[in-house]
Amino acid sequence: MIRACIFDLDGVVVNTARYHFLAWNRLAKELGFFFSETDNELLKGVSRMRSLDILLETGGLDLPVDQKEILAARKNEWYLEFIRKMSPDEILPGVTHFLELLRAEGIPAAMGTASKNAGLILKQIGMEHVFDCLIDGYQVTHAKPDPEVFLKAASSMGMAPEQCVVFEDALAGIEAAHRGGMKCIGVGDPGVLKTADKVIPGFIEINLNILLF
Ligand code: B16
Ligand code: MG
Repeated sequence: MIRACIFDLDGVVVNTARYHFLAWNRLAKELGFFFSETDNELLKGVSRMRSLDILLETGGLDLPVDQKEILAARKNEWYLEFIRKMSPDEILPGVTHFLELLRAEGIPAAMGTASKNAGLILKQIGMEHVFDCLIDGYQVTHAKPDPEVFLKAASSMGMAPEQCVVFEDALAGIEAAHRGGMKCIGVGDPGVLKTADKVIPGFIEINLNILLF
């Protein structure tokens, strides 16, 4: 039986993928190649440095580590320009209501994200006190599809993996949940998120029955 929920951030609670894309696209332009929205799909759920490697592969570039660190920091500065303007309006529809349903039933909710900007994003959208725990890119050494982020979230809530369900928009995150022994509800297109145990288009009109497997 499901007793706790773990939420991914980007693509589940907010759509920061757009801001990641604009910043990566700008970096690619500076480096002299084009990075499309379709290329950006490969970066969803993937860590910042792995995202940069994928971007550089797209442009056929191979750079030393110190230069990559500079580029990743520059991209993050551009990304933060968008994040600093975020407000609670950007919480995806139905998310707040669903979290209230969980709270009313005493079902804990954690956040498990690859992002190192999650604390700031949650503050900007007024959700810094909503989740029972936050496991972000600073607390994991192995990125999704490794299950570390979700296993840490489950353990901080005092739950066994099989008592948790993960809400994820990325294939790497679905794999991470499954490798951690958790059920996973995909948030997005069922044609893409084929490996999820269930798929919802978003949280509008979703109630606690979604937790029944
Ligand atoms: P940052 P999630 C992920 O968030 C994004 O989907 C991914 O595109 C991004 O590269 C990653 O966070 C790292 O983000 O640069 O802010 O540390 O989907 O795991 O919530
Ligand atoms: Mg995501």
